[in-house]
Amino acid sequence: MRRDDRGLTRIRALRIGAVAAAVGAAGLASPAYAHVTVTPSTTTAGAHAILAFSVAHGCAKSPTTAITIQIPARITSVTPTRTALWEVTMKTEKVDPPAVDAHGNRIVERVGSVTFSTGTPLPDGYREVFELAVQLPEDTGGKLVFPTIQTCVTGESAWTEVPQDGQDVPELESPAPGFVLSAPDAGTNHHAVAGNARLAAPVPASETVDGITLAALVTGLVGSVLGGVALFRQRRRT
Ligand SMILES: [Cu+2]
Repeated sequence: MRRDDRGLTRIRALRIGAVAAAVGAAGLASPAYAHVTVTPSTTTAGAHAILAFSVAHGCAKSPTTAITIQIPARITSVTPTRTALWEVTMKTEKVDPPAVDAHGNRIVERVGSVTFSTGTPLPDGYREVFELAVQLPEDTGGKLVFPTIQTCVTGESAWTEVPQDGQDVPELESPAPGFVLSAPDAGTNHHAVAGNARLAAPVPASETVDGITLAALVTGLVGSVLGGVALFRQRRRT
């Protein structure tokens, strides 16, 4: 970022420090949430994930008009969530040589970047969240980085710094959003991590709450379907 943002750096550092202290006191991890950050629904390699990119301030107080998220080459499947206030455009690029996905499909083209732009700029002091549904790469332990350009009414911020080995993200002035892929749970594959296949798979202890919720949901659905049938029958009889 910060061609135009340097004056705020110290104030922001103090503010982040205060927030980090408060969050730390609450016993939670403290993301540098004042920046443009990404929160993945899962970091499991090969999983289908929803990536939530959040923008928490303008460029030196100037309202945000667009953000462009660069998609790492190892991600070949991207579906952005549509939003009411932002227009979504995707830039595709050739995959050469073609890749083969987990289902054996040949991939010759992929989304290289996604841009959300708006005619009603996001004022400084408000936050916005942009979602992308992706399939994460299969390799575990790898770092996924999404260099992002935030464009404002005046100026822009480039969230493109990538930590080098031995460097921590908080040391960076304007880090690119990113996260590290984790290993799948034993006995599951990417189909079992999200979606219907999970219902048939044994529920690992770590997912018990989800499992119960899903089971309740399914029971509820079956119940309402049966209820509906009963109602329908009754109506036909009367
Ligand atoms: Cu920030």
